[in-house]
Amino acid sequence: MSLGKVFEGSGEGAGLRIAVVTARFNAEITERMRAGAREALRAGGVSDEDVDEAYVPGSFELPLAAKRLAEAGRYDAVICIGAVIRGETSHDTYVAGQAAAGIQRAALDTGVPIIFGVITTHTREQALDRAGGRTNKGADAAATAIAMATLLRAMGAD
Ligand code: INI
Repeated sequence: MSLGKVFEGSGEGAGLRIAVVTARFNAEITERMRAGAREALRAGGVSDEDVDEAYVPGSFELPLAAKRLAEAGRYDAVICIGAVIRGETSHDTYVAGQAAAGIQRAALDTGVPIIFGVITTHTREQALDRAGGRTNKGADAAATAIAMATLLRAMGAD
């Protein structure tokens, strides 16, 4: 009996080219997440010169900018960073939902991993907790980018 293949990603980011798109809305939070992502990419072996960055006004704008970067064909993964915090209306629900759906669609349309590094919280405190307090979801998104980019490489999909 022959064994089938097992495709896996790794944490070895050397040689990967990554783009990071950060939403300026709730910048106090997203800047910490962006810094966490940069640090995690460096720790994963991705060199600073292989990382490009872009900024968008809010999380709603993340999918289009990420798609444009993915279409450029220069990046092994694109990381989207945003923070959606509940307000007095349901506006946040639309922003977060469209960011999630748009990011997934952009990834499926382009074949490039586009990572959903967008936190959705009820309060600023919860957001700070996830932006370098208890954990850093930007760093988690960077690890996911490396894992997906190396997985697709292993599959021979690029
Ligand atoms: N954008 C965010 O990134 N986070 C939010 O919490 C947020 N809220 O709640 O309003 C937000 N809104 C702006 C939105 O992303 C767009 O920039 C805006 O609607 C213009 O398209």
